[in-house]
Amino acid sequence: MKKHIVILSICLVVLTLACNLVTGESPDRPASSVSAPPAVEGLGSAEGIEDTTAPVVEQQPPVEGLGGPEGIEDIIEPGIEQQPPVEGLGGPEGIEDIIEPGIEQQPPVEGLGGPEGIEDIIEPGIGQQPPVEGLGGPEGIEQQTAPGSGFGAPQDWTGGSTYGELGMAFADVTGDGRTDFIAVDNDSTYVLPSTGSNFGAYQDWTGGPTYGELAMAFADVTGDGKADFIAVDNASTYVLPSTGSSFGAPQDWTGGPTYGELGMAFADVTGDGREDFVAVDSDSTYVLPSTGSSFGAPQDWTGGPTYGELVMAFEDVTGDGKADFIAVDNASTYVLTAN
Ligand SMILES: [Ca+2]
Ligand SMILES: [Ca+2]
Ligand SMILES: [Ca+2]
Ligand SMILES: [Ca+2]
Repeated sequence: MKKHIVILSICLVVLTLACNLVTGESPDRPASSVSAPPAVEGLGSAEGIEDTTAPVVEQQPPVEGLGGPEGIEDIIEPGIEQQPPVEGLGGPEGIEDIIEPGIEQQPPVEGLGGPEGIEDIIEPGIGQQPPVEGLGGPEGIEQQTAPGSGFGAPQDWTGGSTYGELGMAFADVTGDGRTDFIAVDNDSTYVLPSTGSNFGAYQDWTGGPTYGELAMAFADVTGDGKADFIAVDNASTYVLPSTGSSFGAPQDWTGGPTYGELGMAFADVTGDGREDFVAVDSDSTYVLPSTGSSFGAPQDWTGGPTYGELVMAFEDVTGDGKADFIAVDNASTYVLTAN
């Protein structure tokens, strides 16, 4: 009985992925122009995901070893009960988790998110979260005493409860080589610059609420050594370049809605010192190379569906200055080196 349910889920996944293939020709793609790069064939947009109707399975050849419509079936069947899907990544449930919030819970909003769009999130949580005392349990802290060959005792770097209600990240936005603490809050985005021995007093870097409805990232897309604020919205992808002491005004870098249905990352896959936009979609993986002031036209870098069911990452594991595609699957871990 359980096997039937599993097979049914797999069929649904195959159907869903096939549908995504078909809806690759979404009518929502923005018009091409010099300043606005053409929409990605097959890249997700809100409408593109919803219009999943006509199933066509045969057009999508399976990728050896990696998750694709056929690949998933092969890998999942034996072990699905022992390995529950990882939130947000591959697998039947994982895919749904990504798609649903983007569509049903996040209606399209012009420009960047403002207070209206986020009211639901704001009300329950503000100021009600009690301060966190230290880290972990008392025993765990006392036992961390191996100097020189492990992590030292926990140090309080903020002197009290500090977090972003909408998101937190760590990146060197000041450009001094030390990774800073970034807290995205409902009212603004704050940076707590690392001094090397603690996080300094928080600084308001956006002067008002700023966030991406679909994703937020901090990566140096301009190539000046200072990580910039990237906000992926339903309408477009915006970059707020770091000046070293604040984030500048939002710049539209894609000229229309652009995101990956299965995952997004910002990493320098081209090796020119500017981090690029990588969008993992159900039909292929696309790279939008940074020009320093915008993301260029999407390029198909895998020629077919390729993703990791458990985790995906873009890091330079070969050491040649170009970030490689790392896909962690149930069967193994694969590296697709950037050429
Ligand atoms: Ca820094
Ligand atoms: Ca930068
Ligand atoms: Ca690059
Ligand atoms: Ca590499």
